[in-house]
Parts: sequence; C-alpha cells; structure tokens
Amino acid sequence: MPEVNSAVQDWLADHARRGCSPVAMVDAMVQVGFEQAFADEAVHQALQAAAGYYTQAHYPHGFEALNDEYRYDPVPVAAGNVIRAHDRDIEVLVRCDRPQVIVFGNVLSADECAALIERAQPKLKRSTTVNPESGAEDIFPSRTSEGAFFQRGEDPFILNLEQRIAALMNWPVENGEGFQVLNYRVGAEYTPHFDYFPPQQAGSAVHTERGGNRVATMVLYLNDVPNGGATYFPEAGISVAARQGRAVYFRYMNGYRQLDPLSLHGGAPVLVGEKWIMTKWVRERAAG
Ligand code: PD2
Ligand code: ZN
Repeated sequence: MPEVNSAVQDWLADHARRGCSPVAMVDAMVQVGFEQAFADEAVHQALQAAAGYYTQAHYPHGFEALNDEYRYDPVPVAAGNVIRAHDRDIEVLVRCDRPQVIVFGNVLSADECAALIERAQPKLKRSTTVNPESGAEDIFPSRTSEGAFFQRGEDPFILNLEQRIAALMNWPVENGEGFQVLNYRVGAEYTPHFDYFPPQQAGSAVHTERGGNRVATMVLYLNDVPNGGATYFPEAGISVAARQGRAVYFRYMNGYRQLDPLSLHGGAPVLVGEKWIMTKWVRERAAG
C-alpha cells in the first residue's frame, strides 16, 4: 500500500469524492514527481475508500466491489451493425449491456485462422495461471489448455491483425498484450475466472506494474467446435459457441476503475473435436 502524507491523502480523498477522473489524478501526481505505478495505486485506493469498498465473501479468491453497483459507462466499441475495423468489415451479432459483451462475426478469414494455428502448433506449451500469492505463472488443473505467445508486432501478418482488433475494440494497439493462441483437446477447459488482476491479491502487483490492469478481452475462435467449448458467463447466463472467424469481446473495467463481477467467465470443456482460440487482453495504458 503506498504511503502518502496527509496533505496528499486529503487531496486524493477530496478529488475522489468529487468524481474527478482517475487518469487526471494520476497525471497530476506524476507531474509533481510521483512514480506512475505508485500514483496509480494511491488513486485506486482513494477511489475505493471514497466509494466504500467491501469484500464479497462468496468469491473464493476475494473480490472487492463497490457498495455502489458497477457503473456501466459507455463501451468504447463503435455503434452500428457492421464496423469497419482497419482493413475489414466486421458484423455485430449480439450486444449485451450488463455485463458488456459483444459477439462479432467475420473477424478473421478461414485462411488467417489456419495460418495462426499452423504457426502456433510448434510453440505450444501447457497454459499457466497467475498464482494469487506470488504472482508466478504456475500450472493449475483449472486451466488444461496449451498455449503459444506471439510478440506484439512480431511480423506484418501479426501487426495487421493487431491493428484490426485494436480498431474494433477502439483501444490503442500499444495497450494490448501480445496475442496468445490456445488449444483445448477433448475434456480440456478453463474454469470460471476473471481476466483482470484482483487489486487486493499480493500476486497482482507484479503484473499491473507496467500498463496497469486489464480492462477488456477479445477471444477469437480459430475453428468450429462440434460440441462443447463455449465461452460462458455464469453470472449473466450467456454462452457463446465457438465458430471459426467469430469473436467475443467483454469489458470489465470502467472509467472509474471499478471491476465488473458479472464478467466472471470460463471456457467450457470440449466434448467433441478440439478448440483453437486466440486471445487479446488490453490494459489501461501502454505496456511499454
Ligand atoms: O477458451 C475460452 O473460451 C476462454 C474463456 C475464458 C478463454 C479465456 N477465458 C482466457 O484465456 O482468459
Ligand atoms: Zn478469461
């Protein structure tokens, strides 16, 4: 927890209560000499205190929510039924406002999906999950896929897809983590989880130091799964079937830096065939 003197504490509390923009508060602190990560955490805590955070005991790994409900501010994704994203027209198939979930069609061509699978195949390794205490990437039975990472801007093919997804999410390319391709065989799954790093868990700090927390995710489906393998949101009762070229977007951090408990989601076990997806996680700021 950052130590700030009482004058700074009062300033933070006052601005938080008056609904000042978190980004403006962090910028003001950085301008007077505080480290970005320090300012970020101090503002986050001031906002939590201002809104009266509490811990919801029914979330096993501890989940902090505002006494006020999560505020659904406007999603950055463009309005309309077809969105021109960099080099491609993308169809909007489903929009859900609470939680903010959008299903898109025609995001990737069949050739692009095949190329991504072919390139990922030789690099696959058992997927890891962040250890809540240490922050280390450990293997857990709750995530039984294999995955491969692509560096940001690794080559023109990857860069073009990053630009398309950034345009669709309306969030800067620089704020994105590198793509990750995942392969699930029959029986493999990813049990319900949040994609953001819970601020109250000790292991989160190392992951949010650069770029801040995750704010939204895009899961892109690279093949058709004959049965099983849906991406599901158990608190919201939403299930998205894995169909080649489609994608599901979900946003869980709003402009007040609240985190949405309804964004809890998982990858259901594959029952027939296999499942290939690619994920794009985006952060509050450029990851540097
Ligand atoms: O495989 C999925 O559908 C899925 C679902 C939820 C993947 C992730 N989360 C993830 O990689 O975060
Ligand atoms: Zn996830």
